[in-house]
Amino acid sequence: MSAMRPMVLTCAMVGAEVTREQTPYLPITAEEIAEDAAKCREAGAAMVHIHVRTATGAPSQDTELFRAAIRAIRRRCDVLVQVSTGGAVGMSAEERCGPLKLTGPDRPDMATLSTGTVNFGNDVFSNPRPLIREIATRIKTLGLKPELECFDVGMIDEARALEKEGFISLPAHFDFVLGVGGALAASPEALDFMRSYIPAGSTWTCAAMGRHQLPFVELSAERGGNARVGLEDNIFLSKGVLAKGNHELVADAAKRAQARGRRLATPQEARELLRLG
Ligand code: KMH
Ligand code: ZN
Repeated sequence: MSAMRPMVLTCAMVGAEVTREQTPYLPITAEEIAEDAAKCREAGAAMVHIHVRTATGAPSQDTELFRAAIRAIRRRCDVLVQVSTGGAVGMSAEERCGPLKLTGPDRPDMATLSTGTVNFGNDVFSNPRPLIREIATRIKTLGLKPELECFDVGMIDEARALEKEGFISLPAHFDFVLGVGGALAASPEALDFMRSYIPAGSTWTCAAMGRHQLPFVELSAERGGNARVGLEDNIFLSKGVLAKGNHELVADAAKRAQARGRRLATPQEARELLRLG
């Protein structure tokens, strides 16, 4: 992969676990998400990965909350919108697929697909094989491409199995989620193995947790990959300093990527690079 290829910066803005008690800068309402998304776009993000929350801040996969967030974002800017189908630990497949009911002008640009079960801190992010296939089918039926969320190495092998069974096509776009408690660590060795192991022609991004987030933007930039930052995975700009919104993390990531010779992809370029159609 050429180091000159523009880098797709994704911002995971909301997540399901971070609370307002941890950071007052977490966007919760559609308007808050959209306002921050527009600033992320200005700072260099081509895509946002979103979850939604109820009015009390509880994680939700409600179709209408996603519709409101997507509409608010698209009123403000052209950033690509990737919806979560992971939701929160303990949600059913049906619940997790709430955003995949959005069609027509409210249809998202992309959706995540986690390809295996994994320890998630002291919880378990449960993705039994039938559930993965159910979500993959719904993503395909909606005409979307998945971003394959791989928290561990075997999840790349599961992508190969999904392709053989006709649930996804390869090459695809992978997200290496590194540094979740109980799963694969955020280490350069893990990143290098993961990127060497994906099917030929595939694209990849890396979401490293916590203090690893911003340094891993540099590792990904040097290796010709893409990167994900955002409050879902990390709330600090530097040790003890909260990011005052997702856009501050994107701005910092953009600086790091550009310092390593990477130009940032526009949403249209990201659409082409990730083969979103
Ligand atoms: N909240 C995690 C349990 C995704 O968005 O697709 C799962 C997650 C993955 O965030
Ligand atoms: Zn997520």
